[in-house]
Amino acid sequence: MTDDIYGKYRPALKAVLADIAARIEAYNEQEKAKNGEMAYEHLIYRIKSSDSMAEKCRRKGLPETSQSALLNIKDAIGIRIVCRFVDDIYLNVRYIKAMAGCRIVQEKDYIKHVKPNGYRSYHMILEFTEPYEDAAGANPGHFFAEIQIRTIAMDSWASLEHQMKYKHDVKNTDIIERELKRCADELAACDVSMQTIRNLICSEQ
Ligand code: 0O2
Repeated sequence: MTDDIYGKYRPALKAVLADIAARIEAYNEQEKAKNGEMAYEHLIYRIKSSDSMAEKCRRKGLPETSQSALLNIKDAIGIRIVCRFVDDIYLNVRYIKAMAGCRIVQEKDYIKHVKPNGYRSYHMILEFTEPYEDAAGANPGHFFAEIQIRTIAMDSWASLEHQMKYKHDVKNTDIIERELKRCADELAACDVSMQTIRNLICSEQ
């Protein structure tokens, strides 16, 4: 595919992503100045590539148009917040839910409701009202973003599991899946211990 599926909306998409990321980064700076501790360890973000979005449209039986990419599919903008501790995930969730011009469309807590393969993460689909024309012709427009929030341990597990899923020549998938699940549960136990140690240290200060 040579055409950009986002067409004339790409500049708006980039501006919306930059605005959301700047607000989350400002929150981190604020928390650091207030408590001496960051709200999260790092932040990554991207606009889903035009090819991946076109493939997702095909997979969902949608026409490969800007309207499908920006109105029906809601993860053109993807943001991932990686935290040190599990409690920090919920602090970030609270901050994001209170952001001006933001409406929650969907929330999935894969930390309390772990996926059978061991995947853990907090997911939100949000709708932001921003001063740009959207794919339905409204201005101010509505733009969707998917935010994933997880610990460093959950993040490293997810990237390993993702790598395995997309490698088609992997042998012994049963053993690998079982080991990955065991590893996810061990990492989750470590996340609980790390949180407990942190709480103990903080209560002594
Ligand atoms: P990419 O390339 O990461 O963006 P959807 O398919 O988005 O319409 P779904 O599957 O119900 O709807 O959404 P969900 O469960 O919120 O998952 C969306 C994203 O979370 C995925 O994006 C992955 O990034 C991540 N994710 C969900 N489950 C798993 C998992 O079991 N393992 C790993 N490693 N990541 C997971 P995409 O679109 O698959 O791809």
